[in-house]
Amino acid sequence: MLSDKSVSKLIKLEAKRQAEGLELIPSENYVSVDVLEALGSVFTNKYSEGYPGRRYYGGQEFTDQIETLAIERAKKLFKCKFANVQPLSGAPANLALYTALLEPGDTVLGMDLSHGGHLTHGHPVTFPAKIFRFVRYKMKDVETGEIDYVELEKVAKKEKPKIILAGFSAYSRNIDYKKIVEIAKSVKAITVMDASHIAGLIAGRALRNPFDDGFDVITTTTHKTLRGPRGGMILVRDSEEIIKKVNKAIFPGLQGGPHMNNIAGKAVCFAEALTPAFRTYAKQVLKNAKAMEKVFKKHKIRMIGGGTSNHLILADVFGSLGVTGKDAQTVLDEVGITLNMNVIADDVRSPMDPSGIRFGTPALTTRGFKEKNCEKVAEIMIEVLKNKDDKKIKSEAKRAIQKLAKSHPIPKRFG
Ligand code: DSN
Repeated sequence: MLSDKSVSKLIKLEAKRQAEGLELIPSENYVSVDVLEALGSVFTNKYSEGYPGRRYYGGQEFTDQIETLAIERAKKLFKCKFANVQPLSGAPANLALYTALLEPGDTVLGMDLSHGGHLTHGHPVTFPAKIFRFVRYKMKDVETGEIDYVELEKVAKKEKPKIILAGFSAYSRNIDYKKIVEIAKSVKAITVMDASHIAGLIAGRALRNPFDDGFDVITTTTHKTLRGPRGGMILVRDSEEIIKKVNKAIFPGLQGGPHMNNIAGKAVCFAEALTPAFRTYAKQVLKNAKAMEKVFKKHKIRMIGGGTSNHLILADVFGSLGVTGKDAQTVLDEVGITLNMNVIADDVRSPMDPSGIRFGTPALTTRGFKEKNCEKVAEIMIEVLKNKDDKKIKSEAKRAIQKLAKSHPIPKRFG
């Protein structure tokens, strides 16, 4: 119990909100009490600039061991030669990667934001876009979600990028890693997958590992499908040259002392992700997303990419139901379903009130939801969206959501 009553009260309220509502933001999840304990441990007191065995301050016997443990587990999980577990989160990991591999003015070829890419993949409002050149590829067909590999190759041949970047925050289909590697080889580019969204699904062997198809680097957060503490990580398949550059770029290039309590939390999360129970969870995330897709299809609600092959769905609620993304987010929040409004491919509406909503199944799956429960949630969502001003329907929906939440408490440990 915290002695700071104001903070304690807010923590309790947030815990209640999380317990009583359903979390469908595809990038959110719940950590185990073991991860929480590591995060709240005395490792938070320690400065440890440098890397295991090469630090600038004394007293590093246990920080060295905890960081080494996290690194070894990460390497085993993702089947690669190298892991840097110090990035504070996904954006710093991507920035570090750019500074490691590029000179100012160099070109990166990445996925367009409105076609599912991410802000940190060089959107003009970000800092990396002031330093490096970002060029784009898109989906060929928004209705199937297939990436336009012909165009990707054409742009790669014309622009000669140093990095070809795969990965996304709002894309629901699989990527042809082999094809991208083939194109990258023809223009001597380095292949990087920002796997932040699907790292847990790769670790859980539910989706392909880009390293198996020849990708050079993976950047990722550790708190989404991977179900660990908030943080980032850079993994390198085997290139010694890239490994050296990445280490230098993180420290001393961009960051100071790593957050050792966070690294302890990552070590715990990686051990959890190495268990058979985690593989079962990863596969169930996909089955649950498919179950929700089925309901959205039945109600003829347009999904970008035509559905999902991973953990998330991007639905065009404005086009299908005449409800804006912002209104959909608000009304679903009222009944206890948390998700986020999202632009859809080439959206004509603004990001602050776009056409779409983005939702996914990782957090529900952690709570033990199976296909039937997810179908029910999808039915409730659609009923509410179709009747967003009907108080009776909304209060019935709220009761049903609370019941589902109560019968699926957030687990303290998994497996
Ligand atoms: N905020 C994360 C997401 O929701 O996808 C990415 O930065």
